[in-house]
Amino acid sequence: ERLIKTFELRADAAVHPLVRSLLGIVTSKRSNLCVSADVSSCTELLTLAQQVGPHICLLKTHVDTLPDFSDSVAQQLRSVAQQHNFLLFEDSKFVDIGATVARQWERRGAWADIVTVVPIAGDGLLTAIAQAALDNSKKGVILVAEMSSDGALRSAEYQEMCRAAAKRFPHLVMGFVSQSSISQSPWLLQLSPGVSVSASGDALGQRYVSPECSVGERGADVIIVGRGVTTSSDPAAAAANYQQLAYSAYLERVKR
Ligand code: 5IU
Repeated sequence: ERLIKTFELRADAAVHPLVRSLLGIVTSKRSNLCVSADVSSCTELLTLAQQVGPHICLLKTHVDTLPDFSDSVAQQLRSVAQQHNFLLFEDSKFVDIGATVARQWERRGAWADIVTVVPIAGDGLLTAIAQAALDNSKKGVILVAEMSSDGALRSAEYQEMCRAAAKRFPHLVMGFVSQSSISQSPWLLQLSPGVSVSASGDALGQRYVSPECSVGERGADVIIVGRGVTTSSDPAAAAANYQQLAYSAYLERVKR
């Protein structure tokens, strides 16, 4: 059901206001592309955000890899996001007891719109984020359900845990990072990394499929692309290309 519904219809069915906002951005910009800004400094991060801004619905970061990340950088990034109308997605992969995640969230989650969580620790960490976020309508969580890399855990029991957590926290959880369809619920999103138009993997176990395969066959709503864009000599053009391929694949998917 999720796969054949248009983003417009799914936005209407959305439980989380941020799913509605994100799908609004996706349809108005005709972009279901998330660029993963895996760069080495905040200057590079801000430059990349400006370059790819017009072509993305989400910018994904790992602020713990940026030695110079600060509140001021977060503020500048926020203004670029406002200017180009995209959301900020910190790939925090929180996994700990609630009390610890509450501290981690303050330090490297609170600045972003959306964070990732690995829900193997029970409900404590989701409760902690829901409490810390204060206004839950403005903060979202994406559950890491299935990874793109070689040898990643693919357990039915774990995927069921992810679905159940999404059900218990409908006002916090926006969807999943996965390589296949975890849920048929139209109000939950599937974000999929491991996408490249040219490479099939890297030397450290990453595995890639094409945008067409990710969206058309594996059920991604939003594709996440890192090096396919960041290592290009023209990141804006590379992002425009992924944007076009992923959005066409979505249009094809809802047509059939
Ligand atoms: N990422 C994955 N696979 C996953 C998850 C996250 O690649 O299953 I969860 C992250 C890692 C990196 C980005 O930040 O997505 C992909 O970058 P490349 O397109 O450069 O491989």
